[in-house]
Amino acid sequence: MTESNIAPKLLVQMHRELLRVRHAELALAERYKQQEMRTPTHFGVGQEAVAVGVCAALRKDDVAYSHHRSHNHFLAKGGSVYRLAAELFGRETGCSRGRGGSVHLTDLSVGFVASSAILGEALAAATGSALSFKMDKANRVSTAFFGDAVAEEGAFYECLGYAALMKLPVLYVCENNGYATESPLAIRQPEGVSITGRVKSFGIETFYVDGNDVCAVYETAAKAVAFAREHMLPVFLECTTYRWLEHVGPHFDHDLGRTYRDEAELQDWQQKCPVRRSETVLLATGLATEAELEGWEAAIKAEIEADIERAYADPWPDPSQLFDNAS
Ligand SMILES: Cc1ncc(C[n+]2csc(CCOP(=O)(O)OP(=O)(O)O)c2C)c(N)n1
Repeated sequence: MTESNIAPKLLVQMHRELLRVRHAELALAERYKQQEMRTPTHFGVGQEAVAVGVCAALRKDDVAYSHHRSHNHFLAKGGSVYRLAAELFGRETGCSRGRGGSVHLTDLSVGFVASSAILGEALAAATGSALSFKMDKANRVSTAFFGDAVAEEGAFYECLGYAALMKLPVLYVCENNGYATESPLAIRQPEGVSITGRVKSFGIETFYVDGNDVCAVYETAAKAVAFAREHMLPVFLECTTYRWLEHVGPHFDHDLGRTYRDEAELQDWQQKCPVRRSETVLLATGLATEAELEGWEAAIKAEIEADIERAYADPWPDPSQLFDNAS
C-alpha cells in the first residue's frame, strides 16, 4: 500500500520522468555555456513536477501548448531529449527541423502542438484547439501552460471569457513561480488579489495546488481534466512553484551577482525540490530502495548524455532550404 491513492506503477513512472526532465535541463544548461546553441533558453529546473504531474493526467491524444519556458512540457508530454537537443543546436533533426529554437518546439506525434515566446499565445491557441474539439465532437482536452505574468495580459481574460461562454474543454495551467523576468508578484498585483480568485469570477472551475509535489499535481490535474472532458467546460489550475536558474540562460542568478531575489529564498525552495520529494515518497512506500533510485538516476543521465552527443553530431539544415515554406 502507498500513502497516496496513485497506482504504484504510476508513482515510479512519474519519478523516472522527473529525473529525465531534470537531468535533460541540467545537461542542456551545461552545454549551453559552450556557446554553440544559438537560441535563447528559459530553463525550467525546479518546476518539473507541474509538467510531469499534469501530463500524466492527459491522454496522448489530448494536446498541449506552452510558452517560452517550454522544455519541461515538451518532454513530459512525450517529446524526446534527442530531438529537443538537436533543435537547440539548430540541427535538421531537431523537433522543429532546427528552425525554431528553444521557444518554438513542436511534436504533433505526442500531442505537443507548439510553444511560443509571445506571452498569452499558448492560451489563445489552446482555446482554439478546444473549440475545434467541440465542433468535431472529439472527446479531447486542450491544455495551455503559462506563467503568472500572463494573468496581467488582456489575452488571458479574453480567452477565459470566450472558453467559459462557449463551454470549451480546455485546461489552463498557470505555473506561478512568483516572478515575471525579475519582477516579483508583489509589485505587479494589488495586495490580497489572487490569480485563481480572479479566474473564479468567470464562473470557471478552479484548482490550486502545491506545484512542487508531483503526486498532488497529478491528483489535482486528473480531477481537472476529468471535469473538462466530462462537462465540456474550461478548468483552471494554478500551481505554485519556483525556478532555480536565471530567467533566460543557464546560470544561477547569484553566481552572476543578481540581487532581485534573495539567495535564502532560492535555498528555501530548493529544500522543496520536486525530485527529492518524489524520492521520499518512493522510499517511504517501499516502492524503491536508495540503490534503485541511484541506479535509475545514473542510467537516465547516461541516456541523456548519449542523446545530446548524437544530436550534436547531426547535420545542419542545408542553406539551399533557407526560403522553403516562406512566402
Ligand atoms: C506579449 C509579450 N509581452 C512581453 C514579453 C516579454 N517577456 C518575456 S518572458 C516575460 C516574463 C514571463 O513571466 P511568466 O509568464 O510569469 O513566466 P516565467 O518566465 O516566470 O516562467 C516577459 C514579460 C513577451 N515575450 N511577450
